[in-house]
Order: sequence, then C-alpha cells, then structure tokens
Amino acid sequence: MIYDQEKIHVGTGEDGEIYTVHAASGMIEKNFRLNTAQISCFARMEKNIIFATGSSSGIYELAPRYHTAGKFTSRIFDARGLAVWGKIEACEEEAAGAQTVFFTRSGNTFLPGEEWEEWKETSGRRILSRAGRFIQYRLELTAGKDGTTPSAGDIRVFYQIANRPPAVKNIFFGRDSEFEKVRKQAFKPGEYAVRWDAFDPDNDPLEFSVSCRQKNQPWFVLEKKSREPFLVIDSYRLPQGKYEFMVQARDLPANTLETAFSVSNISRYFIIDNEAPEIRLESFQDDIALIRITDSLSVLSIAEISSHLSDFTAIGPVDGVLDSGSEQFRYNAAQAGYIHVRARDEHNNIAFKTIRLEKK
Ligand SMILES: [Ca+2]
Ligand SMILES: [Ca+2]
Ligand SMILES: [Ca+2]
Repeated sequence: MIYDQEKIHVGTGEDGEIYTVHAASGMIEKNFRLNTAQISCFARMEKNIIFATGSSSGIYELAPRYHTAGKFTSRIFDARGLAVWGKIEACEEEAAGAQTVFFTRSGNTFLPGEEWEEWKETSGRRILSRAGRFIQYRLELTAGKDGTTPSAGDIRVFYQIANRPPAVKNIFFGRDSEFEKVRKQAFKPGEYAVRWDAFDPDNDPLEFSVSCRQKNQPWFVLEKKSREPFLVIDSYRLPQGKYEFMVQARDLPANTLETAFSVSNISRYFIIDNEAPEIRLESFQDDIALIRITDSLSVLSIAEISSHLSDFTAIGPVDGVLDSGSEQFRYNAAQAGYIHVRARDEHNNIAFKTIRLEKK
C-alpha cells in the first residue's frame, strides 16, 4: 500500500490486483490485474509510483494514464412489477472520438438465469430488452484516438409498470346473516344480495357492473359502475326463476382506456322464489286424508297440520324425506271436519290452507 497525493494504492495477493482508493470520495477503482503475480511492495520514484511483484518477479511503473476501454456492470434493479422499459439516460461528458455504449438485459427472477434475456445494445438510448420485473445495465466506454476518455454518471432507467387485470370470483346470491352484519342492515322482504370477491394485483380501485339472466334469455343489467363488491336487489322486480349473475370488474379508475382491463365471471344458477307452495287435498277415504304440497321452484322445508288452529304439528312426507318441491302427506282424521295445513318452501314463502274433509 502507498499514499499518492489524494489516493491510496493497494496491492493484493494471488491475482496481483491493484486498487486505488480516492480519499475524498471514498471511491474504489480497480486499476489492473497481473493475474499470477503477487504485489510485494510499492516505492516512489520521483513523481511516479513503482511496484515490485513476487511469484513472477518484476518491477513495474504505475503510470497516470487511463485505460483505452472499460466496462461497468450495474447491480440488478427491481421495478416491483412487470415493467415496460423506456430510455436509459446518463449525464455524459463529451469527448471527441470517445464512445459510451449501453447494454441492458431483463428478466423476472431476482438473479439472472435461463429465464433472462441476453444483453441487448440500446438503440439511441432506447432499451430493447423485453418487459420484466428486473433489469441490469452494462456500460462500455472507449477512449478516443488521442486518449480523450468518456465518462457517464447519474444514470437513470425509465420504465412504466404494466397494468395487470383484476379478478372476480365466488359470486354468491342470497340472504345470509353474515352479509347483514357487514352491511349493518337487515334484509327487507324480497331483498337479496349479490356478493363477490374481487382482487387487482396492482391494488387498483375497481368498478363493477352486474347483470343477470334466466337460462337462454338475454342479459339484464342490474347495476353499472358500482364501487362496492356487492349489490342489494329487490327480487320482486324480477320474475321468479333460476338466474345466473355476471359480475364485470374494470380497473379503469387508475388506468387509461387503452391500458385498463375488464374481466367478468358468471355465477352458478340461483333461484329467485317469491311464491308460496300450493296445498291441495288428493283424497279422503277410510279416515285417511292424502294431501299434496307442491312448489314450482324450491324444495319444501316444513309442512304442519292442525285440527284446531292452535297446535300445529310438523308432519313428514309419505316417502320419508322432505327433499323435493312436490311431496305427499298422510293425515289420519278420525272424523270429518276442518283441518288447517301450513307449508313453507326453502325461500321462506309460506302457504296456508283450510281443508274440509267430507265422508263420501
Ligand atoms: Ca390492474
Ligand atoms: Ca316457492
Ligand atoms: Ca320426498
């Protein structure tokens, strides 16, 4: 090691490398490398520095000259998203005949590997590497014929994070108590909620459009440009039937018309049922009344019977399982008279009928 005005030259072991440390800036410059030789000592000879090498003996002079060419490879930069690259810019010092050439390479893994592209020279400082999350640049400097050397600093890479599409899933239609809690409001009669999960990888705010249709019918728009991930609808507005719901999500608020994405997803079929089941007497013979309860859309959830209007008792269907929209019930009536039948479908529509049993 030797002091040389504002600099310190440091010789290293096996590879015979000499580094120069600039005292003012702290910058470390790799001067050159003699490969096999060891730098054993430095000495001052008049204004110049000389050094001697060991394993392959020799004496050299450290001349205050620049290399005719040099390369600098940057660290890897992370754009934290899929970036489309623009220009690379640098503050350069003009030097006649000297050249500054930039190369870049990009990829989507933190360390350059098979997935990374090869180095590409920029074209008029425009980066030609493909879009990616990571980028690295290399600078190749060549001195002019008269020894003038180029320099470059304040290097800036311009990029734009590419927009990524949002996603919509888990579209649900119903009247669940969980939603009532979130909304802090109970459902009114006939009210249902369409709910969904939406996500944008860029955390862009989203706007939603909601449509519905019955099988083989055209779509009917229920809502446009809503910012909430749910929609409460009055089901009395719609004819009862089986519906599927389509939710479209767009990340336009944070993007331009050209770059915004619009994605949609369609739910399974859900039933809108606002009609009560139908109750009718099929027959009354040998003290046995056979009653048929039918619902056009839904499975029945309960059937009850009373002879005095005061004590309704649940009755099970003849086939043993309450599992369809049409069930037969048997009631043992010891004598003729009136019975009262109540039934409910699984959408809470209630039917009530008083039946007169007459012996033939
Ligand atoms: Ca987005
Ligand atoms: Ca019904
Ligand atoms: Ca059944």
